[in-house]
Amino acid sequence: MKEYFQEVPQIKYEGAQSKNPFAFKFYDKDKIVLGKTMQEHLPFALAWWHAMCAEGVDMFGRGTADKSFGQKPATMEHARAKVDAGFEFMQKLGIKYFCWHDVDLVPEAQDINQTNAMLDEISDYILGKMKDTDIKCLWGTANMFSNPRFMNGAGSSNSLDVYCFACAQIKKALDITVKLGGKGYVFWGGREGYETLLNTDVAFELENIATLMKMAVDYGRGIGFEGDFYIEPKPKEPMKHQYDFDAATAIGFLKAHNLDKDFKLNIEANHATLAGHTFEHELRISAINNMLGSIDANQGDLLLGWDTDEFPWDVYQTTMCMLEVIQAGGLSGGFNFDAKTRRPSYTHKDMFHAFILGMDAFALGLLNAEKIIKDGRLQQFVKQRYSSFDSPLGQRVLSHNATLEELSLRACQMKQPELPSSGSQESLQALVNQILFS
Ligand code: XUL
Ligand code: CO
Repeated sequence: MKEYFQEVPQIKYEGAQSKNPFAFKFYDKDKIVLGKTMQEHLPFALAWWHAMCAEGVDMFGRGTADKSFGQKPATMEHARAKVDAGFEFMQKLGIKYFCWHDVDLVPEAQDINQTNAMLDEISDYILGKMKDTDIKCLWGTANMFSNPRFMNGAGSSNSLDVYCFACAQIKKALDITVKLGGKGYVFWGGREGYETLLNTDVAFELENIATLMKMAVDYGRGIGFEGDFYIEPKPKEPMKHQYDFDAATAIGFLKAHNLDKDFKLNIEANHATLAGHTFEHELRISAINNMLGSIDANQGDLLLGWDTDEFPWDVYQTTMCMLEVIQAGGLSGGFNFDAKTRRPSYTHKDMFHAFILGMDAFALGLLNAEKIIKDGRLQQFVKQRYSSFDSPLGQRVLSHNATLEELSLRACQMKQPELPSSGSQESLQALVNQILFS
């Protein structure tokens, strides 16, 4: 078997003092943290589209990275070489999961029947690789945003013919997800949105999207898919208004259409910040609705303001993320690196450095979250902050047994309330720094 990344050895944990750029400094897969190994806490996944396909094309220039893996692009030889290279890459890093769109795996043919036949062939090939390794499929999805037919969306398209193509792609992607034993199936509504109300019937489009999702659930359950369906919220880009703007919007949509039993959310850090939220906000909103399913692990750049899909580097952000994930009891999905190297980082070695960066950043986040939880002062502060509700009257509010009249009477008797206790944000930020850096 050809070795694609000859210049890179197996990546091992060497500890914080190591000077080896091809070693983990913090991700120690067997280390026990809060009763589980790091590897159990952090089921990392490779995103096929970035790692195996994307060459660094942007609006102003062609690709800088070579992802041909010695084959002519858009051929089945190339598709198979990507599988070989991808599995070698994951094995060298100890990555146990991968995620894909249909068109990441094979080139799209003019005739969908040919594309489907190629998908059958490549999934057989992938299955063979999976049997020889302990690598699994985290989730699959259909790309319903790149092909020009999806210019007006997929479920939200004005064209019934295009809607049928969306159904066909979802059906096939679900077949392949089940064949590969995927844990989840993702809907990212890439072009499910609109530019102007002058040409758009919003109610019509939302109803059609829900119908498409219901048909997907019915079909998926019918062929034995027991995993979670996910919505991956994103507020904009490519569309100006996207229907799955953020976690709260997606949850409201799922509940309104009785889809909330089959769906959870796949929260992407960069999508959260595009929506004007923090990553942890989106995780918390999902978790308190029992819908935190999976994570697309990346980070954005607040100075740029688009979906830069950078590898996670900000350890405060991974710390806050891991606090949320641990408090939610973990993920049913995983941490998919929906992230790409910067355009000038174009070598195959850079791909390894990027994953080492991301995996170490999440390992640090996990270790920090453990420290914060074990310290306990932060949770204690939050509990104390609401302690006025411990009183008998507060308990009546919490158990929904109070009335507006009695609470109003109490206010009138007091004449003026005392000011609430201080939020102490600066003190808590200093506390977090003390816990992390002492
Ligand atoms: C786009 C994005 C997608 C989804 C899968 O912003 O995040 O790659 O993760 O379609
Ligand atoms: Co994503």
